[in-house]
Parts: sequence; C-alpha cells; structure tokens
Amino acid sequence: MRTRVAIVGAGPAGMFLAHLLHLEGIDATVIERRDRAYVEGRVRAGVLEQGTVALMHRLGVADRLMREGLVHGGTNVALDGKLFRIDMAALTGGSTVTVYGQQEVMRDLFDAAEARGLSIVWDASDVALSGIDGDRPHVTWRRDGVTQQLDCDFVVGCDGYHGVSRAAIPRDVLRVFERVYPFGWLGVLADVPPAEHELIYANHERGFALASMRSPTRSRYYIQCALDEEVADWSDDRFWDELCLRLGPDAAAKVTRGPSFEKSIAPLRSFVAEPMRWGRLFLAGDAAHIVPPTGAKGMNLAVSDVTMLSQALTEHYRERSDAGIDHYSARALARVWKAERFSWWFTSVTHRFPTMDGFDRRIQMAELDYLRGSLAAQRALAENYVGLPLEAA
Ligand code: RFL
Ligand code: PHB
Repeated sequence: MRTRVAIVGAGPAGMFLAHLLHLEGIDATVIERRDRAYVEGRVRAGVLEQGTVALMHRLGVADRLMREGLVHGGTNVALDGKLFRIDMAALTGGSTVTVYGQQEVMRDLFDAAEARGLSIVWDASDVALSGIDGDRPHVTWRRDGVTQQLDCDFVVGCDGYHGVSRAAIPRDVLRVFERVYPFGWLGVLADVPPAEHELIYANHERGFALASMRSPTRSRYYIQCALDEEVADWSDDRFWDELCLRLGPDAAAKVTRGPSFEKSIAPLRSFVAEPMRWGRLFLAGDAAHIVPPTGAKGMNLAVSDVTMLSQALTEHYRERSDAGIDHYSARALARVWKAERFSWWFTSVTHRFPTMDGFDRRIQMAELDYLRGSLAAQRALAENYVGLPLEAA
C-alpha cells in the first residue's frame, strides 16, 4: 500500500489533519490503534478557541456545532467564594470561545470522514515507524493477525502522549521539558443544568474547582484532588459537598445535584518535546506536548499544529518548496510555548500546592485580587484564553 502522508492516531490532531489534507487533494491514510467507539467515547476537552471553530467551518463540519455549541463571551473566577467575571469579548475586540465537547467534535469529524471516503485503518496493533531518516519511510502494523505495510512520503505522529512516534526520534536529538504537578483533577459528568451559563474557575483554600458544562442540561465539574486518591472514595454526595464548598455559597446555591454517570481522575502535567520534526517524521498534538487542562488548550493546540503542518505539506506538493516543512517545528513550538506558559500560570494561581506556605498563599490571593481589579491583567488572560493567533503579531 502507498500514500503520501501516513497519519498515526485518529484523535483530534490526526482527524483534523486528515480533513485538511483531503481539502488540499493530498492523499493520506490514518492508522489508529483503537476503534471509533473508543476514540469517540473519551470524555476530554470542552472548550474550543475561535480558531478551532473557524477551522470546523472551513472543513464543512460545523453544522451541529452551530446548532448545539454554547458561545461564551466571558468566564468567571472565584477567590474564596467571591466571583468576578472577565468579559473576554469586550477585552479582545469580540472574540469568544465555544463550549462543545471533544466527543462531539470527534463524531462530526468521523461522520464527515466516512461521507468523504477518507482512509482510516482501525484496530491496528504493533504500529511501527521505519525509514523516517531516509527517503522511503513506511509504517507497519498488525490487524487480524496479518502484518501490513504502508509506504509514504511523510509520517505524522498524532498518537498522543503515550504513542510510539515520539520515541522514533533518536535520544540524542530529542529534548524533553517537563513539570509534573503534585495533584490531579477529579471530573464528573451529570445530567443536571449548569450552575452558571459561563464557566467558573475557583481558587479556594481547600483546592481548585471548575464548573463547566456540555449543554444546557449536562454539567461537567472538576475538583483538584491528591494523586493517590481513588474514584471509589468519592461518592456523589461527597463530590457535590466538596464542589459546593469550593465554589462558595453564591455559586453553590445554583448547583443542581444529581447522579453522576462519569467520574475519573486525571493527573496534571506540562510537557514539551523538541524538535517537532525529524527527517520525514512530524509530531503534532499531545504526541509533542501536554498542558494542564486549566487553560483549556490541549485540543486547540493540536488544531493549530496541524493547521501549520497542512500549510507546509501543501507548499511541498504544490509549490515544490520545503521552506514550510523546514520551519514547521520552530513555528509550531513558538505557539506551543505560549500556551504552555498560560496553562502553567493559570494552574499556578488557581491551585493549592502541598508545599505552599502563608507567603505563597497571600501572593496567590494578591495576584487574583489584582486580576479582579485590573482590566490590563484581565485582557492578558482573555487574549490567551480565546486563543493567540497562529503567529505573534
Ligand atoms: P489524543 O486525543 O490522545 O489522540 C491520540 C490517538 O492516537 C491513538 N494512538 C495510536 N494509534 C496508533 N498506534 C499507536 N501506537 C497509538 N498510540 C495511540 C490513540 O488511540 C488516540 O486515538 O491526542 P491528540 O489528537 O493530539 O489530541 C489531544 C487532545 O485529545 C487533548 O489535548 C485534549 O483532550 C486536552 N484537554 C482539553 N483540551 C482543550 O483544548 N480544551 C479543554 O477544555 C480540555 N480539557 C483535556 C481537558 C484533557 C483532559 N484529560 C482527560 C487529559 C480535560 C481533561 C480532563
Ligand atoms: C471541560 O469542560 O471539560 C473543561 C473546560 C475548561 C477547562 C478544562 C476542561 O479549562
């Protein structure tokens, strides 16, 4: 089998790239370890930057997003129970974010892929990359006990943090930068109306809490928890009690309790691998970088990576120029590091760190109090939250 671009992984990075290349008439095949139901079933991101929404429109996959997506012009921050709102739209000249779950995004991308006849191999095990340092790269995998080989011009590793692609870059070339946070997020989904029509990011002395949503009838809530905690120790009642304490009395009064149907703990990590290209291999999305979810940037970064990469590949095939390909890693990393900085900062000012003393706590409170009172500080948050442009102005 032969294709121009072999894409490893059918998450957001892989599927947005497959659609972008299809739009440009560039032949590609996606190779995914799991099945569609698994990828679509993972409860993850919820907030789309304006650039991600624009790309869904450009790709012709935005019908349901337009009907069901919740457009937010602002977000709320709570400090020890007292809420203030940041008017992101007013501070950024009209930019907004849209709440639309990653599960819905994946469903739309997979439905359109089927309709357009995009090539996706599901249930591929033992995926391996070869020849990426030469002219004839190929990807092999096993399916139904048979080994298959796909020859290609380029391989794109969109296989997430635990994938195989990053490891194909030699150890003496790859540099890794990392911060592991000493806590996780316990997340809950419940079919109850959201507390507030926009999100609430809460800093409380007992720890961080986040009130988010999936629809007017479905809420998504998170609370910071210790890494050694078990989901089984968190009954729904215990979760609702802790959430309400941390959101404070005003927001708590608007929380509707109900049975949860999803409950899981995710660790928090900042991670960047450099470079994002080696030979004929490119990395995109979580395969190259992880952000703590506080800034809602993970999926949006996957989208900006593959937008840049599709431009570079289009240039390669249309104009026979490799300038874009050669610049991809530096161009993508410039945006990635700004999102890393923002996600790290927003995590640092909203979470309780086990090593925090009275001084640290007061600095944190002063920083959020400054945010409450300063439109300049709010604008800095707003322009990062709605999404920085692909290139610095
Ligand atoms: P993914 O989604 O991990 O997809 C990788 C795909 O590759 C497949 N794979 C392989 N395929 C073939 N061979 C192999 N050896 C393979 N190994 C793996 C996997 O099965 C999978 O299908 O990476 P991608 O595409 O880069 O997308 C990244 C996003 O999924 C991720 O950044 C976001 O979910 C992060 N995230 C959020 N992002 C946002 O933009 N906004 C948010 O509000 C937001 N909230 C979140 C989040 C992530 C969270 N968790 C659980 C980590 C909230 C949470 C709680
Ligand atoms: C979510 O709704 O899952 C969500 C929203 C905002 C974040 C992280 C996750 O910062």
